[in-house]
Amino acid sequence: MAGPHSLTILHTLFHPHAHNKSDAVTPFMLRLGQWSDATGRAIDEVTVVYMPEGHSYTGVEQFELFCHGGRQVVRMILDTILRAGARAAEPGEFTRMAFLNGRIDLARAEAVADLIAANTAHSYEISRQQLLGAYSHEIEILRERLVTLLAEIEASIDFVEEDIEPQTIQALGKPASEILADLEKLIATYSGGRIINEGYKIVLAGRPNAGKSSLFNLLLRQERALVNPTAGTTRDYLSEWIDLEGFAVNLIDTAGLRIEGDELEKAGQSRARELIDSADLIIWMVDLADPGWRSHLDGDIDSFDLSRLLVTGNKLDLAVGDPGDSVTIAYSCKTGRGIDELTAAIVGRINERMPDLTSGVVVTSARHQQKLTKAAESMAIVIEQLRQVDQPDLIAYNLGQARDALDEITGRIYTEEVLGQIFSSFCVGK
Ligand SMILES: Nc1nc2c(ncn2[C@@H]2O[C@H](COP(=O)(O)OP(=O)(O)OP(=O)(O)O)[C@@H](O)[C@H]2O)c(=O)[nH]1
Ligand SMILES: [Mg+2]
Repeated sequence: MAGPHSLTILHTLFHPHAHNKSDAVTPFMLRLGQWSDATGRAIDEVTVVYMPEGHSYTGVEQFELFCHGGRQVVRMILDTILRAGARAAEPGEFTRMAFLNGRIDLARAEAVADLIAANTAHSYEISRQQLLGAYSHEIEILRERLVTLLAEIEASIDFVEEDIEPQTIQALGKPASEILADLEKLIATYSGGRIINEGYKIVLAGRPNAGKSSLFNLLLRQERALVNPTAGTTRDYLSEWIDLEGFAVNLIDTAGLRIEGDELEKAGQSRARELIDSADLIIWMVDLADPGWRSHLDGDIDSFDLSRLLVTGNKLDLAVGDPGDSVTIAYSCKTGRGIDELTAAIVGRINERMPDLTSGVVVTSARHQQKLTKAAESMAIVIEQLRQVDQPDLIAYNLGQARDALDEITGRIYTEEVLGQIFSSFCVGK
């Protein structure tokens, strides 16, 4: 519970098991006692801890209460608090208060949600660093450099009567370019940051019966998909998450792609095509037991984006001769041979997209990516205008735009709408 009447409510409903009631609410001291309703009837034995204004998560007066976990107990205790005049918190409202009271900036508030949602080693580590402030610090440093530049431009506007040398303005091109370069570096981290935050999507594709569902089950370590010698077993697609060396990977098993097939199979295939378009990596699977695989491989994969394609061969145990260079990795879902190499190749592909993860300065949010791009666009205009010298007031305007974009990341500038979007994704009680 947070807010100016927390202590009053605590005094009314909590009765510590101590002779000296005056220290019932010693800040940060966990106290055992009884929680009662307004008539004094005890509901549960609980512990509470009180945090005074200026020393709590939210920044305002706050207490936390730990009761027994049954639904009815919780409901009754909540009810006593609501009757005492409190109202239920909205999702993310505690963190929103922490932001509005200046305890944390907006980027760090967003990191709280990411930390809670993190379910792999990398997503945890990045959100941890963001929560500790490494990322916000980087944005603030960029902002300071922008503001310094802006001050120099504004000075040149003030003294324009006194004939400022064009060289003085042109000299500002260098720090401006450096800021743009650093913005672009940060923007580039999003290709990896998005994967860390949203996961890496792998679509298993290939002709019917190649063994896609077999590989799906193998990577999942679970018999999830039906596997059958009949071609056309998988109709709809199946989607599951796995943790691959700390990365969240969304693995999708699709219907085999071929020309023949009934209506239902065709519908599954058009879905598979859509999924392929949105994949980070397409694992094309060749059936090495099919004597004709070499002859149709080129035709099968010619519509795919090569940068997102990994051509692999399954059923190595049945392969006649060496598959050679046509497939990057050959393996057998039956014997397990080559599977480690396959996962290593996948992790290699993911790592290609990753920036340096140790610094914690990685853009993981689409919102931040948009703001940084906006800042970079303004800086590109600034650099062009610095070259032409003649309009210092326009240069100042665009520098201001770039600064404002950064301020929207840290929340120096915000709208109710943006806060609503950010905090509504939190759970209640955070
Ligand atoms: N010998 C051998 N058989 C395999 C291997 N991998 C899969 N199979 C068999 O190949 C058949 C087809 O496997 P599935 O995993 O259903 O193939 P699929 O690509 O999902 O097939 P569709 O869903 O019909 O497109 C099954 O009988 C599997 O047991 C392998 O590495 N070696
Ligand atoms: Mg299948």
